Amino acid sequence: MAKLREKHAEEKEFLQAAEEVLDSIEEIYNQHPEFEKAHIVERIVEPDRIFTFRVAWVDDKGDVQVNLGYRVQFNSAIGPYKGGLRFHKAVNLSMLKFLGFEQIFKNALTTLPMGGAKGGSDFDPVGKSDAEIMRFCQAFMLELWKCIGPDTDVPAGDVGVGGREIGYMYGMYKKLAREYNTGVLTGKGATWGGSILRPEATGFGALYFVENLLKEHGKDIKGKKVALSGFGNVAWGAATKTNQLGGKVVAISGPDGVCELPEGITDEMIDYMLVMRSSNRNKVQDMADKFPGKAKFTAGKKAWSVPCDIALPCAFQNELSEDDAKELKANGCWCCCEGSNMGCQPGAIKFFQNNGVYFAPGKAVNAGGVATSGLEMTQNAAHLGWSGEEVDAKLHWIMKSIHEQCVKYGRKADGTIDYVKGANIAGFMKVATAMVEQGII
Ligand code: 2IT
Repeated sequence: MAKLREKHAEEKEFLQAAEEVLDSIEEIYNQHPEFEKAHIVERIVEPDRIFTFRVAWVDDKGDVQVNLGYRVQFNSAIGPYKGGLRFHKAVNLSMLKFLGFEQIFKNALTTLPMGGAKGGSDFDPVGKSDAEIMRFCQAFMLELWKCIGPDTDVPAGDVGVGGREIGYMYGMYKKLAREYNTGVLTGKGATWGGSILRPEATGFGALYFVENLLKEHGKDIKGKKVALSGFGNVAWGAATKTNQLGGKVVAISGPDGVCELPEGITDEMIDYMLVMRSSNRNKVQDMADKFPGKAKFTAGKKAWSVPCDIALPCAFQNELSEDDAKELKANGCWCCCEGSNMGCQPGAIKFFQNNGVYFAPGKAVNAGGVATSGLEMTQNAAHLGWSGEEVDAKLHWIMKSIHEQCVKYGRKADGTIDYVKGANIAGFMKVATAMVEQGII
């Protein structure tokens, strides 16, 4: 860590993600001389390669806009590079390196053969028209297409990139490559190679993980109050499945504040989350304006100020601080599972773990998204499509398996489970073993 801090001093998010993993694996690493001999730690923290490129495009006013584009191909020990694209104004190399690094271990947990990658741009979708989104996606793909391929590197969505953006990018890819390489992107539309359940998969998978965790501790979700942050793809899937399982969503949030939902979230509200997302306004207040009396908006507050049993961060990294963790616990919260990648700050995780709040990290909880991307790749490679029921059954099995791996490597002497350690070790063991077997490259 000292060497890494010196070399990449500015990359705060990446250093945070690396430190958590290295802390978790230290003990098991020292029991494997073959890892040390192959310098696995020094190698696994450096990406295989990074592409950075200029993305120039023309906005609706006719002005030229210039953004930065990236693809971090982090590790390909167990399969082709796989991971999402994030479009957000704060995107930089540190953010994408942290996400790519997390993706290595997450993908290893899914049981599917996928390496780790991440990409994106500092393009800000907020306030952009549909035509601007299309022109940006096309300009982005003009550079990215040479870096990717169905057996090389398969991007998908992340914050700011959903089905619409994947469609525009795929269209341009196809035009440039002159091949119908369906498997080059995942999260495609259901009529042209997309997995029927990919939009729901991250949120559904998160709730399946929560179900497994609660069952392990002799509890269930029926009647429990669930606070969600965000109103994007992950929060939408999580809200849908919470309702189906008999839980009650009491809050959603946005960058502008929180919407309290005293009677829970209705199907109409869940549908409206999609409208809010595609409007590119990025305001959760829109929910309160649309459903007055049922959704109560408070500016500047987070979802963590609303009393709940279960907290599900579903928005952005470091969105839940140690103070938020304390407020949650004081208000009765006893379980926190990350739908977002690295949603909790290190102090929040420590607080949860030291105060009897069940905590599970994003790389286990939200892995259903990329797992279903992996299933989409399988369907594309076989030139067929599976029904929603088939994909859902596979997703159930995968989330159960991820939970089992966390328990296997995370069980402590006192019988409790450290899900952070469990997830990190389980993912690391698979990747490190493959790296040793493939020699020094
Ligand atoms: O963080 C993630 O796992 C994703 N954004 C999904 C990646 C994917 O390839 O489906």
